[in-house]
Amino acid sequence: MTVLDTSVASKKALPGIEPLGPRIGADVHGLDLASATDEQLRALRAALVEHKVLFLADQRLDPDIQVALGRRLGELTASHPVVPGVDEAHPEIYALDAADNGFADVWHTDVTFVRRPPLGSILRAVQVPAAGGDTNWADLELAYESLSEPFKQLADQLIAVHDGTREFGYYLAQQRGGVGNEWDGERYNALEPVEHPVVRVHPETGRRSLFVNPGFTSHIVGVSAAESRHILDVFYAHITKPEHLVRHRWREGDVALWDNRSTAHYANRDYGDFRRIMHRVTLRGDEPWGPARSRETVLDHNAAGSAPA
Ligand SMILES: O=C(O)CCC(=O)C(=O)O
Ligand SMILES: [Fe+2]
Repeated sequence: MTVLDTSVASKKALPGIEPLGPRIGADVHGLDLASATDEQLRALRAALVEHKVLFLADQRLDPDIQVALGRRLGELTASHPVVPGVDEAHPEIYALDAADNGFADVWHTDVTFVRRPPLGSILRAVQVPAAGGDTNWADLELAYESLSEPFKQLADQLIAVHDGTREFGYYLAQQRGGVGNEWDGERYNALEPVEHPVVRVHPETGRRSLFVNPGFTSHIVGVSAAESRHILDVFYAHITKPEHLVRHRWREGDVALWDNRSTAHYANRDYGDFRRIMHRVTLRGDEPWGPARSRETVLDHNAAGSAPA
């Protein structure tokens, strides 16, 4: 699916990787994203899977360069299933603008309410406050691995429904008159709930992650409403333990890249009336599969280009 073959990625191409913790987050030094070589981007792509979120300071991205960078790292989706791009020339850029109610102060993994959520996102700080507006990422692999054995076994068996209507239903109906975007080959004039396994197996590493988030997961299938609520509360409290997080304090020109298959994130809304602006592009992903579902079945399904429900 990706344009770059990361199997030949060499760590030597990217010497300046400084982990920010034992499992999640790394600063990448000495790489200019606007002029990176293929070899450097291959190494960056491999580091993304390993560290899950990467931070690069002092970058010179503008909307055109951000889109071009995204295309070199994978296949870009449109901005969002129902939110238009930042302008007509950049339908791929999703803008989070505080002046336009663009906040992300709910833990979420991007766009999990579709059949094939994005593989990853590339976010650029366009305008940020001197203090405040930090973003936090949670390591969903570490969250799974640090569950007790009985809870791992429970999670392994569960399927969850993901539903974008709470966050975007009103917007789609009121602002867009019920006409959404063409996104990953489908038109989104309605947000139909989809099911994903609660434990996702990473397609590149085979590692398991706890793939639920309060932004879009509505409930667990096949249990009572009370059981679903309590199970999800246990998982959310566990996912957001400080040991599972990395927090970034933004400066303009910073870029963050995250693996959307193994992380969730939350942007602090603590900067009053300051107009904070962030620009994101997302890389096309594949259909999540869990421990109970064979990889081949899902890959066949993806290859057949099945429509989101
Ligand atoms: O504003 C931020 O820092 C993060 C926004 C967000 O959730 C995203 O770009 O996906
Ligand atoms: Fe997000």
